[in-house]
Amino acid sequence: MAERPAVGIVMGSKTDLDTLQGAVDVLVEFGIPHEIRILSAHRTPEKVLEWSQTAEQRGIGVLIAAAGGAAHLPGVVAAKTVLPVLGVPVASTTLGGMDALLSIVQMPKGIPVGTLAIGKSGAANAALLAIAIMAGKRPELRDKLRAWRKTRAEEVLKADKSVSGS
Ligand code: RP5
Repeated sequence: MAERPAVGIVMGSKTDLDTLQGAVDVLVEFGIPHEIRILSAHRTPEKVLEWSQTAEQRGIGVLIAAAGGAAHLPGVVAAKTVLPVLGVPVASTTLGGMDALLSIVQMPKGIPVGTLAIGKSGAANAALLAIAIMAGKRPELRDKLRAWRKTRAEEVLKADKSVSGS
């Protein structure tokens, strides 16, 4: 039987997929089972509501919701679940993602969406943050996060050595 997903990723359009690859790559690297859906808050709203309100009973621990433009998807998802929702603004309009960033980050008091940076970096950080949240109950994930950061530090030290020679 396939492992139950621990993280749910939702995006408003298939055009968001490339941005969300940043999150998927991290989850794969950490061996976190996840599900990926394309559901639109304005084009398939009933499906968004159903997916969001059933996420908890499906065993999911953290949700990552990404959208561009008016970017109401993360807020709508958060309205239907008490699971942590991490929002990723997608640069899909002429405003370059600033529209999505301001929309997602400005959730009114009471229904929070943890907002990450615009684009692929934000998506990768959403996955890392999701892992950090789940690590509260899974200490082995904390060890993996420490090892992951150590590798990033080693990469910088190596790059520094390659240019400085020291
Ligand atoms: C949002 O509108 C999506 O999240 C996407 O970023 C943006 C544009 O969607 P498409 O017109 O490319 O389907 O709903």
